Amino acid sequence: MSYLARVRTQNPLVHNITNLVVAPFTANGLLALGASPFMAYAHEEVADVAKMAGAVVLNIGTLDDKVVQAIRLAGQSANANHVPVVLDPVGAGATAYRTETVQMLVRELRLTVLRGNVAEVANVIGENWSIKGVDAGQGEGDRIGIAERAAQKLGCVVVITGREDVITNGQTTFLAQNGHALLTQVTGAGCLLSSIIGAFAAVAPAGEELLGSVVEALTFYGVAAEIAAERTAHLGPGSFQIELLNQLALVNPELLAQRAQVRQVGGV
Ligand code: ATP
Ligand code: TZP
Ligand code: MG
Ligand code: MG
Repeated sequence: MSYLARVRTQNPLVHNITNLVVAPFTANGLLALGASPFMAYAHEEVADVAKMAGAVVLNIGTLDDKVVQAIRLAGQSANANHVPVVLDPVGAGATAYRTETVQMLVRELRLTVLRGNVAEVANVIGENWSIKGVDAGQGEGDRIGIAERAAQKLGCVVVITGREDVITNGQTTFLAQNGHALLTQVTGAGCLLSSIIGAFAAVAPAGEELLGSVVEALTFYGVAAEIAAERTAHLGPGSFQIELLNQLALVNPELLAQRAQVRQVGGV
């Protein structure tokens, strides 16, 4: 059974500690997909929520010390209870506070998946890359190399998104080509993707290679965006954003298999 079908059958609970820009869009996107979103931030409850979740998604988009402490508590509980942890290091490299925070988090927590743009991922592992706010700066650089080094250093799956997405566990690397440029016109398109990766990781059976579920999450999201763009590109980003939610509910495993554009590139 595809991971998409498993998500829709199992309806995994996804605990999100995310930013205040994207929370409703993220919850709606997870619901459309067939997962069960839960946004919970209080220090008193995050460990309990993380323990009961199928996956925990941690996002530093609008961080402050209280949020960072919630992220640490949720991450520690997820690690102790073998719940997959996805980190979205929004804006890493933009300020010293963001860079130092994500570097502390990757020292303290065992990640399952790290997902960001090229600048964010480079800065997580201490490789300088200029970034303007939360958007990747200019240049593509050695995106595959950065992703593979990050995966080896952190011992997790790393996803670098952009026009093409790089997905690697440090040994095996895929390039996923589905998607549409309109995604860059919708704030939270990357954050929602990180939460969708959490939903797919939640249904990857224990012990099974995670990489396949993450690749499928990327192609699923890209195909949904392509179909949404086919229907709304003449209207604009507002209509595209709504149609993306529709397509997250409508794209089925057969359509996904027909349209997926993914290829393996050299491992190390
Ligand atoms: P950034 O802040 O740099 O935009 P992000 O966190 O919003 O980063 P993106 O890199 O934009 O995340 O990735 C979100 C989704 O958009 C991914 O599915 C990615 O494949 C897709 N995407 C991004 N840019 C393009 C593009 N130019 N063409 C097609 N798809 C894209
Ligand atoms: N500012 C702080 S977090 C955020 C903005 C605009 C949302 C970023 O979302 P994404 O998914 O990286 O576009
Ligand atoms: Mg974007
Ligand atoms: Mg982002």
